[in-house]
Amino acid sequence: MTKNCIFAIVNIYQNILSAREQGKKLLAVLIDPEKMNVENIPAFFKKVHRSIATHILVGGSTDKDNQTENVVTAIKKATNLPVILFPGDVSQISHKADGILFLSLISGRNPEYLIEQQIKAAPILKDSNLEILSTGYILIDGKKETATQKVSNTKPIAQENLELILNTALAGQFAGKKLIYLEAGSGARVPVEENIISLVRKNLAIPLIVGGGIRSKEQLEIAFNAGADIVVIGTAFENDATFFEELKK
Ligand code: 1GP
Repeated sequence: MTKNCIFAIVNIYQNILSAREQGKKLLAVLIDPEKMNVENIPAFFKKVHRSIATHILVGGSTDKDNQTENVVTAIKKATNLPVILFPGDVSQISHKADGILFLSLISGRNPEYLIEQQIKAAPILKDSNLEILSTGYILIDGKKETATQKVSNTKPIAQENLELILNTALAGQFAGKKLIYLEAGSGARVPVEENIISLVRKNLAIPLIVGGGIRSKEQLEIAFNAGADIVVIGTAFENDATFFEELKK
């Protein structure tokens, strides 16, 4: 019997929807298995737990040493926060996580990341208990060539091209995505602009994730106030874990 057809427990998405209804903003900490040493995870999570972080994302454009499984296992031991895979490809699926952003790179025109990787993932997900969160992933120019751009061999949309960004997000919603992710790319020099976030938020019925290049409390608040339901931060925590202190509960 296939687990995900019958027994999928819907709760990560329901919690995101409830938070949105209550005006509660969510912060996801992104952990890249290529950059996180498993031994450092318990100490890292002591800091995470003192902060306003609500979700953990695990993934990267690549995972050359196949560390995803080990990293997810260690994270699950260290926290009760929901752990969601944010995979660069089908090799980065761990059954030990709670959910998965089932991404389709809808800003790009590379069939490999629009549907091919998803077809490869389907038989693995069919037999898992992972909550599948269908996500329209939109790469926006963060003024730096990012790993996502290189690996996916797609071009980001210029920040000035508001119409294309909005129409891409709407197309994702109409195609049945549960979430839209506006991504400036890990380590972006410029995060997704406030006016883009507010335009997309105003026109979209589904929750909005924003990430890439957010390095300060001020930038986080700008993204939240503009309408991001979930903000994802990775690099800033990797570079300086004292940033968690600035984001105390
Ligand atoms: C990248 O949106 C995430 O996929 C987070 O980006 O690493 O720049 O915080 P940063």
